[in-house]
Amino acid sequence: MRLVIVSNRLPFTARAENGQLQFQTSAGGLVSGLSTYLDSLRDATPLQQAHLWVGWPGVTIPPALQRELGRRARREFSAYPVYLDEATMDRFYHGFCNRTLWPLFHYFPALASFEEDDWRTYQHVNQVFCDHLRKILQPDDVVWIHDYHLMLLPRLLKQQFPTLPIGFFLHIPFPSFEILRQMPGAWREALLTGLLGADLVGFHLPDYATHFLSAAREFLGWKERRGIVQTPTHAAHIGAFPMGIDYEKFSRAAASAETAQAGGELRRALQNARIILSVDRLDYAKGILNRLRGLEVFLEKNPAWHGRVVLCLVVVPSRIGVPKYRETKREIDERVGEINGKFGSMTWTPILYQYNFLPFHQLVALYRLADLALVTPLRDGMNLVAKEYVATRTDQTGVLILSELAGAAKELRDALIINPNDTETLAQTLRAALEMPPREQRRRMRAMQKRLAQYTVVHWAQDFLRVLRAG
Ligand code: GDG
Repeated sequence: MRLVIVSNRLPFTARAENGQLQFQTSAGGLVSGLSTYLDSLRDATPLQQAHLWVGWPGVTIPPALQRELGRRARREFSAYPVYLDEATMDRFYHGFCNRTLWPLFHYFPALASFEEDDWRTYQHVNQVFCDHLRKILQPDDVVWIHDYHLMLLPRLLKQQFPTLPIGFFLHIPFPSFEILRQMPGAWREALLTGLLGADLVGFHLPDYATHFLSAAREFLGWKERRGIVQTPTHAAHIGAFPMGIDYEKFSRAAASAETAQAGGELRRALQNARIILSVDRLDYAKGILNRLRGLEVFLEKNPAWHGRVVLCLVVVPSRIGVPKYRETKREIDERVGEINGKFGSMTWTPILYQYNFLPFHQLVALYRLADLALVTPLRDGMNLVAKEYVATRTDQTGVLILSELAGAAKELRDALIINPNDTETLAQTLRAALEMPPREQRRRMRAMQKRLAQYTVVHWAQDFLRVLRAG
């Protein structure tokens, strides 16, 4: 059985430079998680290893290079590129995906726009993916579709291939049906029936699965029995599969020479200050501004900590084509400047800020150096950064402060769980974390590490595919 993975982005981004193709690994939790799973099949039989990854190669490729890209994608990455022109991709990705679905599904309905043209483009792109898949799917394939960009695809495919096992996994939250009610009725019905075209629909948390089932009941009148929705054509199974990380990779990298070198340079630059770490893609849902407010109140109330603590703030550029993301970036820049101006001196800067992607070993070096990680999303499907931080703490020191609105909070109960809108508590928790005795740090870290080492991203993928194949 060949596994066919379908996602908006391929595991690489292709670039045309002086008529030559260049490949760069794509970043993000989805790609690194699935790549780890595919790597784990190295020791399996060639038949079990067979796979193909279908998606968009990251940029618009000139027609003259498309044939070569197709050949190299197939040979070097087992990938099949779906080409889309820039205007379509803009309306699809910056439009319906990130101006409609993302804000609604993360409980920011006031930021959601409902443009008919965006919706039409979303339908069109899902159809384009279906048309490509029609050409390449074989009778023994298992199809696994990922994320909110392709929610119509399961049904489109089911209509063409009624017997093919089709799985879908949503990486973001599924909201309460009252949130979906904001969306035009025909759109939400199409999205729900689209998803229910799959034989298995997976979410990070049981809560998201429950929301999905109540939406199916409310808007389609389709009822569930023991996690199964009987659609007019087939039984759709609904389940929770919390995504893990490649625990080994992060704990091994924590002890590597490259990390030690990157860490040594950082440590010298930061001198003896205690380090608070914040790493996210640029996104209003990640609660970066709330985090900065919490730090500001902490510094106001704890002058004894001035000069002794530094926030390393890494913001990774993302979706800058969407106006709200540009606005969030401007606000972060301003707040960082204000806080540094208000509390800093000639010898101490409270926030060290980088708006850039970090190479892997620098990221791990920061995880290793950080006395605490501050992860405060206003809503997050899971949040892998929180899990990665825990995995790199091989000496079991360090404290994780985690928002109750991140999916990861359901698993990482030994983190210091906060509400990102409760600034006072956030400031108090920062102080409590900086003063936490090493014994308590170790007790909490041990418990969290145990969970993460047991349920890795490979288990997550295996579980999902086992349930899908069992039908
Ligand atoms: C979506 C959902 C869900 C980040 N900065 C750098 C860097 N990263 C890597 C991290 C991590 C990944 O990107 C981010 O994953 P998250 O889960 O934290 O967040 P999203 O990108 O929003 O992911 C989320 C996830 O899908 C999986 O289902 O958990 O809720 O929103 O792996 O390490 N990597 C490097 N440098 C950086 O600067 N090398």
